[in-house]
Order: sequence, then C-alpha cells, then structure tokens
Amino acid sequence: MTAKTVFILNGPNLNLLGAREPEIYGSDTLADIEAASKVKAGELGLSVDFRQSNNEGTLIDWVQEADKHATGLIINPGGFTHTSIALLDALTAASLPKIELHLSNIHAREAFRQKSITAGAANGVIMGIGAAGYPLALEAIKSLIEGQKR
Ligand code: CA2
Repeated sequence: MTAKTVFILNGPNLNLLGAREPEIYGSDTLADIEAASKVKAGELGLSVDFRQSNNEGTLIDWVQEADKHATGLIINPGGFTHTSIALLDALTAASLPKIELHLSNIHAREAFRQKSITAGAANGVIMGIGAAGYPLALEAIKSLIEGQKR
C-alpha cells in the first residue's frame, strides 16, 4: 500500500531558519526540520512532501494541489499568517485535514503577530515549541485522518 502523503508547506523567510534569530526560532535549519519530519512520517506510516516558498501565490497553488492529491496538510504560513485573506480562502476551500503550525508562540509576541487570519481554516494550531512542533503536527494529522474513517 502506498503511504498517505502529507504536504508540509512553509511560508516566507522560513528558508532562513538556523541562520538568524535562533533565540526566537531555534537553531535547526529548514533542512533539519524536513529530515526530522520525514523520519516521523515514516514511523506513522505517512510520507511527506515538504516545501517552502516566499511567494503567496505559490503557497495558494500548493494548498490547492494538496487538496487534490494529499491526505493532510501542515502549514506554517510565516508572515502571511497575519496578512493573507487569499491564503485563508484557499485553506477554507481545501477539505483535507489541516494543521497550522508556528515555531514561536505568536500570542507572546508583537501585537501585529497575535492575530492569525489563516488559523480559522485549520482543524488545529500548534505553536511555541520550535521545530518539535513539526512531528507533533504529523501526529495530529494522523489522528485527524484516522478520525475521518470512523
Ligand atoms: O513562529 C513562526 O513560525 C512564524 O510563522 C514565523 C514567521 C513569522 O512572520 C510569524 O509571525 C511566526 C517568520 C519566519 C521568519 O523566519 C526567520 C528565520 C530566521 C531569520 C529571519 C526570519
């Protein structure tokens, strides 16, 4: 049986992880997070399609692609979390299980980061535990997929 594919989408500037601001985002690079996510997915019987883009339209295209071809979606929308109604619309239109993920606790940061425009379209949100949130988000997606079968 082919493993169910979960898309993990990462938004703007997350390609810079590990290089700057480790006190906020940790010292793992996005490549480290991708590798750990793939290990965790294997343990859960899932496969991962891990992507990053600085482009809002590309992320929207990938959300639509996930809805057609994937079984679950984990998204860290980066700064678009706080600005993008277009990404919210794409996520709302996508009917697969979705988890929004943030490395930092956005509620403990600047006022402009404390509102997520996109989170309302997700089944759940994981934040504030750094790179460790990615494997937890995969567990959450697995649980949501299992719940769909019942
Ligand atoms: O905490 C998160 O995961 C965020 O989604 C990260 C976004 C930020 O805009 C959100 O408010 C919260 C920013 C990611 C930028 O990452 C950088 C990493 C290293 C150096 C500079 C930026």
